[in-house]
Amino acid sequence: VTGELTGDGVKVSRRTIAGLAGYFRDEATRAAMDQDRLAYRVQAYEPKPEGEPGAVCCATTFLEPGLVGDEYLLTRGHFHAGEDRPELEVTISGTGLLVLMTRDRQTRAELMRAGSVHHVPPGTAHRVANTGGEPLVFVSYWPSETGHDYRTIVERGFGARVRRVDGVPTLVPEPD
Ligand code: PAN
Ligand code: ZN
Repeated sequence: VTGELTGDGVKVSRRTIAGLAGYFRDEATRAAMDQDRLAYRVQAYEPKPEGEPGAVCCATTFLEPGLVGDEYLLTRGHFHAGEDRPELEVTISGTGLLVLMTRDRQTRAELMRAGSVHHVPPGTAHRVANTGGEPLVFVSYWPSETGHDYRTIVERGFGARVRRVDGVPTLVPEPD
């Protein structure tokens, strides 16, 4: 009901504003913020080590609300290293946008709200932005043989960013 995962094998990680260096359009504003401020935490249950087949992994992400300049707080985002590995996102609470980008940088977004279920097709980078005023909580499911490719996003980013334009969350195209 809350998304909280507990029990043996659940691993918790935290990502602060410091850990999002380079991810926002306005890096100077990010660098001037409290570096210890929590951006999101993840509770993950991975029955098999990453890259090994034979299980479905799941993780709950608790993404805080807030802005960095005009850009909503976000997860780093990644491609799956295995090009044929999909993912499911199930929203527990809060509101946001799931940003999806194909390898040829076509970028679109789906509205996340309590109960919404989203299929991330194979070969699609995915990132979440919290556009609401409360934590955005969602559960992700992916096959254990999936590896994670963060580097492509670090180097080239997404084809669009979720920004506040005239008070409204808007997917704004971003030059490569
Ligand atoms: C999710 C993400 C989680 C955090 O469990 O890993 O939301 O986002 P980043 O890993 O991009 O920082 C998932 O997509 N797993 O595959
Ligand atoms: Zn993923």
